[in-house]
This record gives sequence, structure tokens and C-alpha cells, in this order.
Amino acid sequence: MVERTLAIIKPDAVEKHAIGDIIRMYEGAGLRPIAIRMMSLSKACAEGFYAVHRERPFFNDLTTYMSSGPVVVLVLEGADAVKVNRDLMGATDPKKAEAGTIRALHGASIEANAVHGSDSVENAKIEISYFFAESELG
Ligand code: IDP
Ligand code: MG
Repeated sequence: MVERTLAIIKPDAVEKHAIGDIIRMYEGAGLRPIAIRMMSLSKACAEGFYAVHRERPFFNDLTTYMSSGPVVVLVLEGADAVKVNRDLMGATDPKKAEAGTIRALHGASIEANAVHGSDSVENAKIEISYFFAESELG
């Protein structure tokens, strides 16, 4: 099934000049970018995006980190895009991520782990609409 998923290249990966390598990995895995925007998230925007994690102990640190520098927000399209992207990303903790995954290659810590990726088709729809209008998707 052709699906869409939302990805974010997080501030740590932008800072270390990994944007190009990460987009190359998406394209190599058959995930076609259909929208790309570089932006700086306000703290409130990061809090809204991660609202499901509101009660988690790391919520304040996470949203401070996500608003600490520019990010690249992308919509990726392809067969089984949600799962293909989750597999390509690797485990949340880069130390536990499989070799060759984005987080193993570019993640710095369990928090600064290089990328976000939607975890279901349903959440992908919500996350895509958080950042993009339908008319912005190529
Ligand atoms: P995921 O990004 O692999 O789906 P989630 O559990 O949805 O992981 O967590 C969202 C984000 O919150 C992670 O990508 C990471 O940046 C941060 N995070 C998750 N667990 C921890 C933690 O234990 N300490 C600090 N930050 C965390
Ligand atoms: Mg998640």
C-alpha cells in the first residue's frame, strides 16, 4: 500500500550537516519526499506536536531540545512508508539501533536521536496536517 509518513530531521542532525545524507537514505529506501520545509519550531509548536508525550518525564527536555535549532520537516511517500521509515530509522536509543540505520549513524543520544518518524498511518495523517496543507504535498 502506498502510504505517507511524516519525518523530522532533528536539530542535532541539522547541526552536524547530516541533512543530505539522511535525505539520500530516504530516497535509497524508496521513500519519496513530497514536501520539505526547513523551519525553527517554537516551544509551543514542539509541545503541540509531542502532545501525546505530555505526561512523560522527558517532555520538557524533549520540547526544549526540539525548539533549540532548525529542523527539516518532510512528508515521505512510498510503499509501506510508515514501516519502511521506522525500520530505516532504527531504535529510539541510538546505542540500541541496528547498524546502518539513521539513528545508529547519526543519533547522539536517546533524546537527540537525529530523526522523528510517524508510528502509524493514522498518526502520520495527524502529524502531516500539523505542518502541511494538502495543497503543499507534491
Ligand atoms: P520514537 O521517536 O522512536 O517514536 P518515542 O517513544 O515516541 O520514540 O519518543 C519521542 C521522542 O522522545 C524520541 O524520539 C526521543 O527524542 C525522546 N525520548 C524518548 N524516550 C526518551 C527518554 O527516555 N529520555 C529522553 N528523551 C526520550
Ligand atoms: Mg514516537
